[in-house]
Amino acid sequence: MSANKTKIPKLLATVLTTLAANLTQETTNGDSTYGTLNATTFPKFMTNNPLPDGYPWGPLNATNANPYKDAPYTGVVRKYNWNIARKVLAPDGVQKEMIVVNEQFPGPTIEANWGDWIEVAVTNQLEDEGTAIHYHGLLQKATPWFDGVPSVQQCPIAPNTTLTYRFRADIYGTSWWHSHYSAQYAGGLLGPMIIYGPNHLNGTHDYDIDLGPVFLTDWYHSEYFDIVKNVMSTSLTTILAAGISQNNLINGKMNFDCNQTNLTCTPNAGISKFKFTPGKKHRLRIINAGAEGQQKFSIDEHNLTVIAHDFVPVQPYTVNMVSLGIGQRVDVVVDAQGEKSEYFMRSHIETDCTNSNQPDALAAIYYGNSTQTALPTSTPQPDTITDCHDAAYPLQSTIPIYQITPPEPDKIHTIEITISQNATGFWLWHMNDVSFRANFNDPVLLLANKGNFTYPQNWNVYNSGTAKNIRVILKNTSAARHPMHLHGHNMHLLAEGTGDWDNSTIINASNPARRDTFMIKNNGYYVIQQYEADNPGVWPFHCHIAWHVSAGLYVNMMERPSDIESMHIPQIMHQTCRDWWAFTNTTIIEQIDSGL
Ligand SMILES: *[C@@H]1O[C@H](CO)[C@@H](O)[C@H](O)[C@H]1NC(C)=O
Ligand SMILES: *[C@@H]1O[C@H](CO)[C@@H](O)[C@H](O)[C@H]1NC(C)=O
Ligand SMILES: *[C@@H]1O[C@H](CO)[C@@H](O)[C@H](O)[C@H]1NC(C)=O
Ligand SMILES: *[C@@H]1O[C@H](CO)[C@@H](O)[C@H](O)[C@H]1NC(C)=O
Ligand SMILES: *[C@@H]1O[C@H](CO)[C@@H](O)[C@H](O)[C@H]1NC(C)=O
Ligand SMILES: *[C@@H]1O[C@H](CO)[C@@H](O)[C@H](O)[C@H]1NC(C)=O
Ligand SMILES: *[C@@H]1O[C@H](CO)[C@@H](O)[C@H](O)[C@H]1NC(C)=O
Ligand SMILES: *[C@@H]1O[C@H](CO)[C@@H](O)[C@H](O)[C@H]1NC(C)=O
Ligand SMILES: *[C@@H]1O[C@H](CO)[C@@H](O)[C@H](O)[C@H]1NC(C)=O
Ligand SMILES: *[C@@H]1O[C@H](CO)[C@@H](O)[C@H](O)[C@H]1NC(C)=O
Ligand SMILES: *[C@@H]1O[C@H](CO)[C@@H](O)[C@H](O)[C@H]1NC(C)=O
Ligand SMILES: *[C@@H]1O[C@H](CO)[C@@H](O)[C@H](O)[C@H]1NC(C)=O
Ligand SMILES: [Cu+2]
Repeated sequence: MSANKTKIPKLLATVLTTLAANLTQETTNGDSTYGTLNATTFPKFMTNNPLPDGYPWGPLNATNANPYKDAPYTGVVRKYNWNIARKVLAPDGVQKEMIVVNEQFPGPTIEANWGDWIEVAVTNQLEDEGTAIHYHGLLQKATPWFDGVPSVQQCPIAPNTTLTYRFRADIYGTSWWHSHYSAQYAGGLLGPMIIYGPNHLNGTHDYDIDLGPVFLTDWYHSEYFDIVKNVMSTSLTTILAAGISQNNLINGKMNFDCNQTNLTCTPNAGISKFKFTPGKKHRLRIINAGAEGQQKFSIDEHNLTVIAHDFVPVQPYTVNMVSLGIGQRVDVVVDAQGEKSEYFMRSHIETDCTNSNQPDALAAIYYGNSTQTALPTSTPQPDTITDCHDAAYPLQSTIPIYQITPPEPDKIHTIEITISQNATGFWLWHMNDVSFRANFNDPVLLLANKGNFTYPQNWNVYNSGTAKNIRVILKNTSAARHPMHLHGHNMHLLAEGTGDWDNSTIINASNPARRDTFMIKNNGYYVIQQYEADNPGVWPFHCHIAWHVSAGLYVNMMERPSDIESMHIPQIMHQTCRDWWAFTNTTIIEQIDSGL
């Protein structure tokens, strides 16, 4: 519930008086180096594999290769070993019991070249809950069981067991991975993912230095489980209060005004620091990995040249600020032509459509000669984004580098988003009047593989049968905006606007904008998209606001069911279910939300 709300008063003013960190990196972020000047920069591609024609992808480039179909076979496997466990950290100075991978927040970065295989061995060391990891935006073509959504493609990974995900880096650019089990990722279970691929930039816009991920996360001091408990409520006041973040972090760091909490808190914990090399062009990979907040990102006295939306390279355009809904990414190139030694990087949670008591995240950028302790005196960018739209706005001005003209659809789903109370008074989100609820024990993909296509209504399965091109007409009659994310595909964004779609207008019909997450407007706005059914599987389509998907704003899009029946699903997926069933036979899982 966020738009049309009573405006939340801004309660906290974090006064930045020093850049000297009062806590060690170990205390705030565990074993992560993100946010420190020790953080590495990133290459244009990983060089430790054969390099035909000088590139891991040979002669393929951004205009002669279809990014969805032409991933090369590099023969390289990138292996990761992850342990998921609780750990007390204080990212903003306030101590919190978090759930993290390998004692790091943000979690480890997945890096691969386009076409490599990625293997992530995930061991669940939580005592009393399952987990599952989703790799946001990857297509998972021919590996739909490794998309990481419990109840849909897998059973949750039971405590003390390991699941090794094995999938291809089948598309390239910037993204992130996160837990898809309840709202676990809001507790810290997330991290960046970079897939190196062909570069579409020519001399004018090309970059010299890749500074890598800039992770934006709204921040809550309560544990995710307690927030979700309050978000699932009969009282709108309780729901609204629970969904308000306490802070906003850049690469997992920010300060907090300790006068505003009774929790264990240290002032001036330390903000993130970045280094610019004067005269060089820097690529930043901005990721909104939050639970609820719309982010408006800018750098004082510097413009941002946008080069990609999500996994989609676009014709470069220059702005002073970019806006990202949850799940969205924007890659930018920043020319370091500043004359000062220190600047602020800022991200602001847009409180017109989302909630925060302390919406302003700060990080410091040092130029070559900075003393690295002086406070920046730079001037903030004027706020040019008056509305909660995202970077692909207006759709007219977004031009994907690789051109695709979507054909006429042979299947149309019309889906309406609403909110209402169920029979016992709980406020739930509905899609076509059904609020989603997961059954962790019986994943849809495994049932479909056995020929069972009959499911309870609240699993919200939309079966597109043999259709080749699927269009979804999405209507949002609720008062909130929603960042809608489709798994397994990039969508063509065909049209959006107020009121009813005229059933004919398609924006940039010969090459419409594409991405994997888009913002649908509140109150009667529309978004229409369409994708090619080239990826048999069961693909989640949902709001990426953690509290909304918890309250049921979720459907499953089943694609090419007869091909699912003939898939050979690896035994490990069945073993994962057997381990989960054994665990839940002896431990009662309190499923307080939709499950996702
Ligand atoms: C950077 O790494 C060095 C060596 O590990 C360490 O001594 C130093 O404290 C680190 N600096 C920061 C800012 O984390
Ligand atoms: C997991 O393993 C640890 C150590 O062997 C044990 O103490 C714990 O009871 C196990 N937990 C579960 C849920 O099996
Ligand atoms: C991609 O390669 C083709 C030749 O196959 C060339 O004509 C084109 O200019 C290249 N595009 C880019 C963006 O490098
Ligand atoms: C460089 O790219 C820009 C934006 O795509 C384009 O307008 C310009 O013509 C290109 N220049 C060259 C030399 O290719
Ligand atoms: C916090 O409270 C202390 C003691 O009342 C006061 O000195 C300090 O200025 C306050 N800090 C902020 C940021 O308001
Ligand atoms: C801290 O606790 C006191 C006493 O319970 C309470 O009055 C106060 O409102 C609390 N402050 C905050 C910021 O929660
Ligand atoms: C560091 O934290 C302590 C409390 O843990 C506080 O008393 C002190 O003022 C802080 N120092 C700075 C420079 O903020
Ligand atoms: C940013 O772009 C605007 C509009 O093109 C331009 O007027 C301004 O000078 C640019 N600022 C910087 C620091 O490059
Ligand atoms: C750094 O300092 C040197 C020597 O004082 C000066 O020549 C140079 O312009 C400075 N560079 C920047 C980016 O301030
Ligand atoms: C209403 O939703 C709540 C929260 O999911 C659930 O606990 C309750 O059982 C639901 N009531 C009915 C009648 O389905
Ligand atoms: C298909 O699976 C659902 C969910 O487990 C179950 O209710 C239904 O009975 C199954 N149908 C058949 C024909 O096995
Ligand atoms: C669009 O088509 C639908 C289904 O045929 C129809 O109900 C609706 O009225 C049409 N909308 C407009 C604006 O023409
Ligand atoms: Cu939503």
